[in-house]
Amino acid sequence: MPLIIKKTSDIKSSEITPKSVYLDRRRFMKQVFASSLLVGADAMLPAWAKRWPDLPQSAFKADDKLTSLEDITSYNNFYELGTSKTDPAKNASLFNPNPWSIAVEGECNKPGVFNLEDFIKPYALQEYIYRLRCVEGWSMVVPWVGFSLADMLKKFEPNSKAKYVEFTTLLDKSRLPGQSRRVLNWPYVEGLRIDEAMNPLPIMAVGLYGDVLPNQNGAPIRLVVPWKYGFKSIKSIVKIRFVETMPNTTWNELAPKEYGFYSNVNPEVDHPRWSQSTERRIGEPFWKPKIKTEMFNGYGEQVAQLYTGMDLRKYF
Ligand SMILES: Nc1nc2c(c(=O)[nH]1)N[C@H]1C(S)=C(S)[C@@H](COP(=O)(O)O)O[C@H]1N2
Ligand SMILES: [Mo]
Repeated sequence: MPLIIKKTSDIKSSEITPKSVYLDRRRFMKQVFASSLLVGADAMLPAWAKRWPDLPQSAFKADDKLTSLEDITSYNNFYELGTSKTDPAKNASLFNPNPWSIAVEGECNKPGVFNLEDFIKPYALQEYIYRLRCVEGWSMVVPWVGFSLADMLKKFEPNSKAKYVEFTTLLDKSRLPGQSRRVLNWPYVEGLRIDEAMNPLPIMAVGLYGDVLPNQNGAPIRLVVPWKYGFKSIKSIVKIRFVETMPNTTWNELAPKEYGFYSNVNPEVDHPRWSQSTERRIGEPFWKPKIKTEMFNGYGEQVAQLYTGMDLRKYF
């Protein structure tokens, strides 16, 4: 398996995005916000928002070419803002991610309800360049801003009954108007086994390209699990619950033969209706050959041991 992950120390300085490129992106980001708003760009930024131009890089990064900010923010899957790939960007202004609070519940010693600012305050933000592979066969490379999910979960002191973690998206059709159509069983719910959640790779993302998360990408806070199909990376989270039994998750409940609980990226296990062996990188010209999809999306070195002895055809 080709190694796509590098330690920070191996990154050549030529690979680090020059500041001028960042500034251009920041200008574009302003447009993303401005165009998605009736009010001025800065007025819509949440009070806690900081711009993060010079974040440290996480220990692991995909060294693929980054997908452009334009593509990352205009080709989305977020059914709460519409079911076509262009709907979430079009409808982004309908979703106001302010104010925001997060409840942490279930099998832990320190549950609580927090406003977003207090919730993220304890963690040092880093940039995490991860590949995102959608179950539909497209992929992107995103420079997320976020912090380790494991570090966050440990703060709440999960007890010995906490075998899984369940995440829930905001349920409010006045803010997420796609929820007025019953295309999914709202609210969107996802889950991880506790040892998957405690692996160093998953993050809680609060931004991308050095700026706050655009609404269409799951503002103001989402999960990113880079070795699993994109639908595990649940957006706009309001509840995190430690549970003893495997949670019922939205796509698994809707079509259990098509979307398993694990949903690890696996080119050898096809979706019942299509192959998973290749992927189309968003933003690449249509005539370029498709990319070969890698086992665990290329993160096997970090996560394969989580599944030792498991039949990944059965636990897909
Ligand atoms: N709440 C919620 N989270 C979600 C989705 C969704 O429809 N609702 N779509 C998922 C899917 S299928 C993918 S591929 C990714 C897409 O993330 P992106 O739009 O930031 O690329 O978000 C995931 N998280
Ligand atoms: Mo997806």
